[in-house]
Amino acid sequence: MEPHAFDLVIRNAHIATATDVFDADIGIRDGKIVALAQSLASGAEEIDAAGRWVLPGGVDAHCHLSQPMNDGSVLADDFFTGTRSAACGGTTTVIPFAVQKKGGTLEQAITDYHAVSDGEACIDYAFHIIVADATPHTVEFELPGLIERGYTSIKLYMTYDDLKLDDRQILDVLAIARREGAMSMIHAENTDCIAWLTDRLLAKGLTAPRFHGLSRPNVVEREATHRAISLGEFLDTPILIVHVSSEEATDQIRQAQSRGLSVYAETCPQYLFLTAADLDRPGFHGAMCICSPPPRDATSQQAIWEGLANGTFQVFSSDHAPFNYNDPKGKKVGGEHGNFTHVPNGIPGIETRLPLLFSEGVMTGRIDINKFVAVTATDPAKIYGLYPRKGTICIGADADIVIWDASTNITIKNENLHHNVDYTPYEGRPLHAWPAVTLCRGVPVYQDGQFTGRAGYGAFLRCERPTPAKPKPNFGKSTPWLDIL
Ligand code: DUC
Ligand code: ZN
Ligand code: ZN
Repeated sequence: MEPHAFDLVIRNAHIATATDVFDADIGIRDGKIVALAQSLASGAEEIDAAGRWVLPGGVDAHCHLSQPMNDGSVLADDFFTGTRSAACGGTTTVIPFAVQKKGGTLEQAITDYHAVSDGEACIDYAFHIIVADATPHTVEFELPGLIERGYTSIKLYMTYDDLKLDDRQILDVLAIARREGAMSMIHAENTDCIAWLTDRLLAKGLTAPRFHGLSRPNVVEREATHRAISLGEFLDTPILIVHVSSEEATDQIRQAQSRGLSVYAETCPQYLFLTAADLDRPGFHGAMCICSPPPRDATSQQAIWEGLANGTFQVFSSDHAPFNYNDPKGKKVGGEHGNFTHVPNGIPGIETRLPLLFSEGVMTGRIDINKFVAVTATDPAKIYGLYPRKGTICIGADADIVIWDASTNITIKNENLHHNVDYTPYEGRPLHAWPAVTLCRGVPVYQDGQFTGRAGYGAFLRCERPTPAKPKPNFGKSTPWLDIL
């Protein structure tokens, strides 16, 4: 018998990339896309995708899995349960964070994170680095070596006592990122404003979850976003503002981009689908929606939608930071009705990220299908140095592919999700799209409503440098201080 030309052929695919829409069969061999044509020869396996969108697998460039916490809480998802959940929602690559301990080295953070992820992931993964202790050894000695070894993105915090850097320390890191061509991701909230306001709220006995939102108003995010942009401009180096929540921060980013600065931005489902009112759910249930920055109002939601449509945001991530609700190591680590400062920050969303945006973004016409692919897969892959292996459908790319069922009517129910969390903040929300099949390197990891992957299938990915090692010409702007760095 003739051997098959391909391991797998997806027939009659209606394909969208970040730029194009076309119909083709997709030929897959050894986990890679090796042919795109109108009528391919046979595959050992075949899937008929007639009538369905076929898109690149999602790249979730911001999620927290098996990350050690400093407040006694424990993340509910590890690399197995978190990537299982991701796969069932159409994501084929995740980038969580290897976090440096204060007093510890980056090398130790990376070693520890490999130890908890080796043999566990169901889909492919890379690491960002969190620099929490910007000593000269960390910044000048460790960072360049790690960037060279494929850890090319660095997250910096402007708030959280156990993680934050001051402006001078941020500059130290940005200068190395600039020289080595790494990407700096910045959590932008003004820490002193938050602390000042929080003290006053607590002194007045205002401790319920909704006061978490009040303690971090839009101006706090706007100021820090402006400052982060200024620090990046000062050193003429790219930055990416993570989890942007408000109209004001979005405006800052758009203005910076229109001045030609290399400022990138990420937003997340919670800023499209939750508002401050969700922090005021009955009893202590508002704690389920505590994350930072907090969900805002309808005006900011609209601004975030517009920012996705008009290109202000390049990245749409989950910021999956899962804590169980009914758990003394989860949202209730500070007690049954602990004050809001004791509620761990973060909400689950690794599985619902893509279906929510497909259903409420693409199917309502708020964004087009190319934009959906760009912000959920292609642009994060480019920005973090994984493109074109990840993030698109082209010959030579990994066969990370999602066949979408966009004619379904379902309701989000936590009991149907595959994370290890006892709630979803989106319980009861109707959806009209969900993956029918998720392929990671040509292998189904989700099919016919079932998780079909396995722990250990996911491969660790070393990232390329996302930006040119040499800074771009700065269009005649006068920055003489850069010449003496
Ligand atoms: N905020 C963060 O900065 N990270 C995890 C979750 C959150 O709410
Ligand atoms: Zn953050
Ligand atoms: Zn985060």
